[in-house]
Amino acid sequence: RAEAIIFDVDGTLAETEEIHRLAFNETFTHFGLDWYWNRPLYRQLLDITGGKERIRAFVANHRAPDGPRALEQVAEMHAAKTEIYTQLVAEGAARLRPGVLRLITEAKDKGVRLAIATTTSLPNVEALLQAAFGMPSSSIFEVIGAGDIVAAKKPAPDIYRHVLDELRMPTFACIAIEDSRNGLDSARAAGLPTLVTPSIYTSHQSFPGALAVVPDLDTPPVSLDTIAKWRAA
Ligand code: XBP
Ligand code: MG
Repeated sequence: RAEAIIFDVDGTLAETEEIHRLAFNETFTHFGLDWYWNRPLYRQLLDITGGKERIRAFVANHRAPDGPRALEQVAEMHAAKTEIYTQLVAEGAARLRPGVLRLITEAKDKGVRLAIATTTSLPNVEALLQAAFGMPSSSIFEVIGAGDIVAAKKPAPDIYRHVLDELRMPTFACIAIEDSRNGLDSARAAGLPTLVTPSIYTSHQSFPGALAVVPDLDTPPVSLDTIAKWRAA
């Protein structure tokens, strides 16, 4: 049986990417940039994790108008984007995906430790968990690894390694839950068995090496026993 579950956030706990996309687009307008990230474009841009990294990659690869000026303001733009995103989430824009609360409740009841490994900025995680659970993130998740705490974001294994270090747990006692290929590759490179619940922006991806791939944590209902069976198979 797993002794700790490490959750990704965006796409895994909640379908947040449309809120991120909206926040990016509002930010671009605010900064006087004639940019608009529509859904097909955003799907491509998600290959690069991290908001600042995504803006830089967009300028580098898409001949963005005003690119050089924007590059000088990436930090300010990203701070503004975080403000907009956290506000939307505080207003209730995101809901937990099916089965997430049930599995977290079961884990808590049975003394399974909970942690987070995400590329998203910490304020975004805190806003989501506060809105979804009505309590501070630290009362649910023992360790939260987020954003720039590591130099190399997913698919690099750094964030999972960081969380494993903080938990002081060996990989074989833990599992990761992810929604994306970048997340899967990151967790696997850190040595973690990884369950994948694809999200709206990652449903077209393939997930080689996943412990299992299910539409969501309620289809079928995923419990600690289900996970133990997959691991024993
Ligand atoms: C999620 C992301 C994040 C968000 C933006 O990846 O790629 O970059 O889109 O967050 P994962 P920030 O679910 O694999 O962690 O703007 O705060 O960076
Ligand atoms: Mg994700």
